[in-house]
Amino acid sequence: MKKKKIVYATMSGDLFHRGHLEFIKKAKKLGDFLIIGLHPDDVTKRYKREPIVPFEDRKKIIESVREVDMVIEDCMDFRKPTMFENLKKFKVNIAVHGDDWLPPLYEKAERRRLCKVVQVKCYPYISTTKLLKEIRSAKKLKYLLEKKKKIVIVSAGDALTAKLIEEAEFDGIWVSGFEASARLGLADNGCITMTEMLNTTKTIVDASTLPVIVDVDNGYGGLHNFIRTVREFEKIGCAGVCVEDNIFPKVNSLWGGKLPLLSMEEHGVKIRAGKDAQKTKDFVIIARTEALIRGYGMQEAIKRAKHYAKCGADMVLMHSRESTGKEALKIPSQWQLSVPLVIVPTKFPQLTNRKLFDAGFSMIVLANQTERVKIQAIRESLKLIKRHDCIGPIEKGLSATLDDMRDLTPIREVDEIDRRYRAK
Ligand code: SPV
Ligand code: MG
Repeated sequence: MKKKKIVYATMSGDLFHRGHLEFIKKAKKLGDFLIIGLHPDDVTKRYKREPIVPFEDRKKIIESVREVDMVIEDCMDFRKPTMFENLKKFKVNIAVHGDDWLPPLYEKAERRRLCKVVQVKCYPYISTTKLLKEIRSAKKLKYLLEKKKKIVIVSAGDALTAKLIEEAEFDGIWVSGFEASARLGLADNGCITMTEMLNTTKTIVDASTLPVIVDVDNGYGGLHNFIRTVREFEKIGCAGVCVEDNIFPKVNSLWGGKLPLLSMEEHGVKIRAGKDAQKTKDFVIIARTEALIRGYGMQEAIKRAKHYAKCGADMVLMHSRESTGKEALKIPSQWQLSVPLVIVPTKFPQLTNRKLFDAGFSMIVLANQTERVKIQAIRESLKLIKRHDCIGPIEKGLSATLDDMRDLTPIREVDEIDRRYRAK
């Protein structure tokens, strides 16, 4: 009877993907019996990084691949069972590795004639490292801008809303000062503190993989307050902040207000200092001018925006509340710089996103609709409950079921933890 040719391949198999699969298929073709030497978590951590998927799960996934005959633990030469022990124990004929590089252990195995070493062509389109880079970059606005060019971000004030925005496939999240203030029972006049905004934002950043942009009003005071603001929001994983040239205390942009603006120079200093204060190159500072809102005119708005761009702003928002939208649409034609433009169409909702993008805006902020639809839904439901003296009529029409709400929480993770630690 012909002796079986044993093939051996090591891997961590983290975030199992097509590249792993193609490698396994090629490895199997080299012999009759394929053994995968899978690196346990501590070993993977020592030579690469902490795996995302734990050993037992990675093992189960790889065992389910048709071409794989056996999955065993392989601890390289860090501890037992070592790769060499496995090669000897299973009388391996061929150790196979990708052609991107050859680990010294494989070279040593060949030199010692433990087995033959064969390298197979790597599947070039994906790797765990590439995958992780993509996942980590997803939270970055700059990455998204480069990739998509035109993006729409939507306001969220809590984790649930953030998840719904992600589910609806919008590009990012706006944490609105107006909404956050209203939720605390405050007017949007600078009474909300940086810490309150930070606490709101933390839950949103944790709940979603989308980039989160925070409306930090005027940076909660002067230059030093803004520097602290940049550091704190960057630390919790926000993609960026939007800072406006309002003096402190501010007023909301959508109603009246004769408040003078901070001088262009002083706001420029804030932008420059904020950019110097950020730790990562990907954090974005959006400079916002209220010049159109305060009736300073288009020329002044453009002049200010250009100055902020010169001071390092990554994006510029010239806020407008003129209800025909004509003023807003004029902005891109007056803008000669490559710094991307942001717009908030609250007061001209008749303009489609397409129209705004075609005019030259790069990012659209839907700043308060999610909170307002909640207000309306709650108000109408409460009226119905009152009228019918029971919750029956609203339950009938509710597509948001109890299961739906529960599924928006990390209940699967909770169950998995209970299974893992409490099952025995
Ligand atoms: C916010 O959402 O808090 C904004 C946009 O800053 S606006 O309310 O239009 O000023
Ligand atoms: Mg605001």
